[in-house]
Amino acid sequence: MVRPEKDDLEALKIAIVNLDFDGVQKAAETAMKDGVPPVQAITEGLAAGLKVVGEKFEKKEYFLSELVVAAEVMKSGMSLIQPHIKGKSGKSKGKVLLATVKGDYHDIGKSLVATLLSVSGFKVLNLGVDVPSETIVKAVRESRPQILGLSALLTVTMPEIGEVIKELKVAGLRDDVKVIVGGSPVTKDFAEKIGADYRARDAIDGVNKCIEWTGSKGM
Ligand code: B1M
Repeated sequence: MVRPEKDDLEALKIAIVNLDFDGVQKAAETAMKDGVPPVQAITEGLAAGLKVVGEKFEKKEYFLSELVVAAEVMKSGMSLIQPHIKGKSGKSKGKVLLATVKGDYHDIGKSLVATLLSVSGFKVLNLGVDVPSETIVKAVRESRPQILGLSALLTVTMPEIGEVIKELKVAGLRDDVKVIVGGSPVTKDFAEKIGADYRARDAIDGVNKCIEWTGSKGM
């Protein structure tokens, strides 16, 4: 017998692949009613659908316009699911500054990281997408976060992460902040080579590392 949870995840995935705004709303509402854990609904439902969209784009079955619409359908689904992610109250665990590096407009994964950090008790400053290294270094100097999280989804923008780290060193700020990096093309080897402190496999791994660094309990 197929578990409803599996059906719910499949419905979310299919709605993204079919670029179906109504479908994703219905699937998100049903999944939440059925008690699917919201993070699982996002990562194993919606994001799994985006992965298929990416594969179709590579095979030239989908084009840029479909990528754009798929991202909007994803955001519409996320907006219904994210309020169900339960937060933890209490003292702030610290400050995390997030940015997608220069030249890169991908922000869905980083937004998920931002949400999970917020509900885990961190103060999150999100600089957005396509952020030049000078802006990031300036923000580190002015906001003094304990952790800097950098995201890159393109092979061509990955080296920008290294640029940010170099400029943090030049500014004398590198030792004041832990640097965590993420995004599908960013490997552990690459992160080590450019001198990052950690490469997150996914959003939950990233948040758990931030929690470990600040000495609080995991997700
Ligand atoms: Co783009 N795109 N895209 N795209 N896009 C990819 C990344 C691609 C893999 C698609 C493909 O060819 N299969 C490919 C990159 C190839 C490469 O370089 N390796 C690609 C390309 C080529 C492009 C363009 C160049 C296309 C073009 O113009 N011809 C263009 C570039 C624009 C630019 O940035 N300069 C482009 C544009 C776009 C849109 C704008 C249309 C849209 C993004 C909209 C948006 O984000 N607001 C888009 C989308 C949607 C995708 C795919 C389909 C989905 C990305 C996504 O959001 N995934 C993507 C295919 C794929 O990834 N398989 C693709 C869901 C998200 C939850 O996952 O972002 O990986 P992800 O985040 C994960 C982890 O990586 C991690 O946690 C998240 C959750 O687990 N993580 C972190 C990410 N950041 C983290 C930071 C952390 C910790 C963890 O700490 C700080």
